[in-house]
Amino acid sequence: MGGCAALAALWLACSQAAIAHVTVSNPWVRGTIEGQTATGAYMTLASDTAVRLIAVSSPVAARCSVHEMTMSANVMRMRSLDSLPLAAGSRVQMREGSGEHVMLEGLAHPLQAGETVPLKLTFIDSQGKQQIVQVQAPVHPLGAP
Ligand SMILES: [Cu+2]
Repeated sequence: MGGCAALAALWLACSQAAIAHVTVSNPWVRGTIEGQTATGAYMTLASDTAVRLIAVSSPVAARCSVHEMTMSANVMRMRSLDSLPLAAGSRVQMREGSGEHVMLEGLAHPLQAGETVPLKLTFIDSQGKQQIVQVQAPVHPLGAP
């Protein structure tokens, strides 16, 4: 209860001060099959001031983190980032198969096409002010682009 009130107050403070304008567009999540416990979420992030994405959460996953894909010796690897920086006026496109994505781990149930996954993203600016952006990400079926 206390946590929710604190978050609501924080959101209010942020929206009134309008410090940073961060937008999250075209979010989507890759669908999963029975027994699969992790998947990726993809979206476009843009900000008019320098911010960092420091946390992601979702009710469908025990843990969400920002991952970066890198190729080393022809092997695709993923590593988790402590935060994802967005320069002022920049745009970061999270795409399947390269760059960054949000990893959803410890899925409560298989994600099926037609479902919508709520994602909560927390950004912090250079003054330490936080901004929370909530989006509804549709689930795209496995195998579809
Ligand atoms: Cu990953």
